[in-house]
Amino acid sequence: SLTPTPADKFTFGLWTIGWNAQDPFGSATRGPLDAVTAIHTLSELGAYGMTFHDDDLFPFASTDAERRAAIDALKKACEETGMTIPMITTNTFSHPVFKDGGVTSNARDVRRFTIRKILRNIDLAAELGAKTFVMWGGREGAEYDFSKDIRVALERYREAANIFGQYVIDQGYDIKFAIEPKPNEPRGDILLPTVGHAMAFINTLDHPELVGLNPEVGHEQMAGLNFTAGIAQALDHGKLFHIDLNGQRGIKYDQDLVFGHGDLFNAFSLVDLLENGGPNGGAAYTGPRHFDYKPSRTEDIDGVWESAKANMRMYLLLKERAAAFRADPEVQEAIAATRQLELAQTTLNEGETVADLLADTSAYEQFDADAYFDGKGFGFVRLQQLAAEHLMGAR
Ligand code: GLT
Ligand code: MN
Ligand code: MN
Ligand code: MN
Repeated sequence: SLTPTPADKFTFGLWTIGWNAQDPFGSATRGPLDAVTAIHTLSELGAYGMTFHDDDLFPFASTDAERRAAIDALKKACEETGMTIPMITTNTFSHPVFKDGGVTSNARDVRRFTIRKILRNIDLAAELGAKTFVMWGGREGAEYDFSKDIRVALERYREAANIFGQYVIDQGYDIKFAIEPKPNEPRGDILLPTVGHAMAFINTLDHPELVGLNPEVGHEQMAGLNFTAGIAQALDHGKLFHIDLNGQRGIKYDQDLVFGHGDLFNAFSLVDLLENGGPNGGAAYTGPRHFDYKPSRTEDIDGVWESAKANMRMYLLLKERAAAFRADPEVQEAIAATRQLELAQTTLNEGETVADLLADTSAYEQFDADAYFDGKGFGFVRLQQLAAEHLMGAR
């Protein structure tokens, strides 16, 4: 069905639908949206949950009483609607104190303050039952190569991540961390710029099992990378803890378009992977389908909700198209023709040794490599055209 329901697990950041649309060249074009209204409207649209930064819910310098009132109002709205808060995250980028980063700022007092702000927000995650805690280090980086030794900055990043991991262990919290890579913006260069960099970093932590990824479509595409391929590698490593869905058109500023309004082909293969790429053709990822987009500055509040609906509808349309693609006998035949089922066979036989391979003259001495010149191709273009036709509703 193309009607979203909570079973689809669609979630939205409060900072997405709540964005006032200020950008570096112009002021806000829309007024504020409070969290309680957001919860109720998202629930009416069929969403499963909402996520937020601490500062989205209660402004940076809120008193304890103001903070508590905002949290309690949110909890009440969730109880009334059945909406969930499966993930929260910390704003360590907006306030001027974070101008050289939070956990990797050259200023030690800023790092200590940042760790305290994050620890306080981890307690809030536990209170709200959020099982995923996203860490987007948007300000962790530099504009200039001589600003800091990146190796030392990474040591401080690791120190902070280890503190947070030990904290959830000591508190007995059922929370995992998801690092969100981004190559640049707002810093000239950001630490842990891609999925691959972040996965290598996670393996250096004291408790790598507690830390995975929250990859964002547009962030990998800003680096010219193939998002679906990056997600496949994250799945291969067991590190797809959360996902930020949106749209991006090429290597430029972070556009945060509606999901599918950027590289539609890659969105199609992504949904196919998430929905059909698991064992026996089931889902490869079962967590929230989280939209992290920005309703364009040209839109009024109706346009905000139209764009929220568009994200969910695009996902469901792509899911429907992917199912039809998989069910088409001609597609199955075309897939077989590409020999990709052969890719699932190990390259050596079971029990075969390297010595056996060296002794196998059919593998080398008698192998006819030249048969691949002007010989049989792999038929990938035919399969891609079938995918295009399903995507376009032409089949
Ligand atoms: C910020 C950023 C996003 C991150 C959010 C989490 S905040 O809007 O652009 O990509 O996911 O901190
Ligand atoms: Mn983005
Ligand atoms: Mn994001
Ligand atoms: Mn964003």
